[in-house]
Formats: sequence, structure tokens, C-alpha cells
Amino acid sequence: MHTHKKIHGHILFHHGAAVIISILSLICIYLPTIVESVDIATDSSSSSSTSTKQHSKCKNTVQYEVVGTIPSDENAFTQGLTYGNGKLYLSTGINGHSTVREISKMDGQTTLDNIDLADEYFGEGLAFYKNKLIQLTWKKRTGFIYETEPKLALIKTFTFETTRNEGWGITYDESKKQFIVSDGSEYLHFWDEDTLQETHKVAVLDTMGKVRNLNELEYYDEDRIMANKWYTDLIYIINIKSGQVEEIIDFSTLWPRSERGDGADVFNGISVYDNGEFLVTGKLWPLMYRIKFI
Ligand SMILES: [Ca+2]
Repeated sequence: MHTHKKIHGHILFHHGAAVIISILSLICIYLPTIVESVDIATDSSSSSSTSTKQHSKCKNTVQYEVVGTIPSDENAFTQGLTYGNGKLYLSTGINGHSTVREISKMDGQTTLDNIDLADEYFGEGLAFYKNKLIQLTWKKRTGFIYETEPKLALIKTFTFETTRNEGWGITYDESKKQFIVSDGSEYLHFWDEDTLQETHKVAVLDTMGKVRNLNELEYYDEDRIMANKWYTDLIYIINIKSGQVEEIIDFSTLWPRSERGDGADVFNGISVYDNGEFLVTGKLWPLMYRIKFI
């Protein structure tokens, strides 16, 4: 679920560890029971989401380091983060607060351009492609396409269907001229770039079975995407042909939950950035983190 936190006014905790270089090894990740207990996928065709099973992944190959931070708007309920043509774009959620905006790539608190969504829409995933942006909304089966030059402007409204008929994350796969869409179910949905129609969908599986609640997405390479898993501090690297989870990267020490206070919501938001870096952040977080995989 996306709405259990309200927009907050202030975060009390100083982000003291932000500039410390952090190198984390991925060993085997065992999610605590509490993480699985909040899994909200409701597809009654499977009971896999309701167990207290432990996920494990032991490839032990992906590490990251924090190479810097960028201030972020701590009132932004980050649902989509994307980068293109040297510009950084953000989609925010919550009815009445949803936006698509260009933010300064040096200071995410500075909004350079902004469009408010109508109150009925809850903004979700966002992806840059061909100097345009595509934005999903959560439950209205509605998406928007914007031109980005010379400024943000709505050029198309479209409707869509997914397994759960929700919009969560979206990313663009230029190599195949397609969008990849998550909706909280275990499926990745593949949409033709031009028609915005689904061409196929692929179930995401790890060693324990179906993986649900994949939230913000980011293209990784021709074979793989990255996904925040909702309500965890994990990023999954997923093979888009097989649906297999190839890696799970643990970001739980990036900004530990014990330091976040009541204002900040969950880890969410991934985007490519300059110089082979990625940006990661969370909903209502005061910082974005520049990271490199090593
Ligand atoms: Ca993204």
C-alpha cells in the first residue's frame, strides 16, 4: 500500500552518515518475518505472499558504494525517478499532491519545472524516453505522456490494463523499444513503445517462488532491470526474459530504519545518473544517494 504516511513537515534526524563511503557485501539475505507479513499482494490464486518464508540469495557478486548525496525534497512522496538528456525527473504520489517535475540534478529540493496532477490521480512510476516522459497513476488505469522540451507539457493521456489494473513502476527499454511495467503482482508487463499495448508479461521468480510488490523500476542492461521491492530496503536485479531474480542488493544500512523517524517512508526511487552512477532514495527522504556498483 502506498498511502499509510501523510506528507510530513520535518525530519528530525540529521543524515550524518550520508557522506561516508559505504561498501556492502551481498551475502545471503534473509528477510525478517515482519517484512513478509506486510506483503499486500491480494491475488487469491496463490498463497505465496502470505507465508513467513525467508528469501535467500547467495550469488554474492553485487556491491555498491556511496559516492555522494544530493538534497531531496522531504515532502516529495517519491514514486518515480528518471534521468534523461542531462535532466532529472521525479513523479510524486498522494492524491492532491501528485506531480511530475524536473528537479535540479545538483539539488533535488530545487524544482525547475512542475505539473500538478488532478486530485483524482495518485502519481506513480515515471520513465524518460525520446525526450518525453511517461507517467503512471496508481488505480485509475490512466497514464500521461509529456514532452520535456522546451518545458514539461502534457501531450497525451492514455488508459492501460495490467494484472491488477494498478500502475506502480515503469522503465524504458530502448533496445527493444518497449516499456516495462510493474503493478504489485508478480508480473512484469511489456508494452510496445508506440501502441502502449501489452505484448507479453513475465512472472518474476526467486528461489522461493513468486516475487510481488516490485515498485520503482530502472533499466539496467538489455537483459535486466532493477526494482525496489515495496516495504523493503532491497533492490532486485531481474532478468526480463526469464523473470528470474539474479541479484538482491541490500540497502538496509544506507539510511537505517532506526534513524529515519516517523516522517520518512520507505526506500523507493532508482535512476541512472551521470558517470555510470545511479541515484537511489525513498519516499519523503531528505537525500538522494549517488551510488556505484562495484
Ligand atoms: Ca526509475
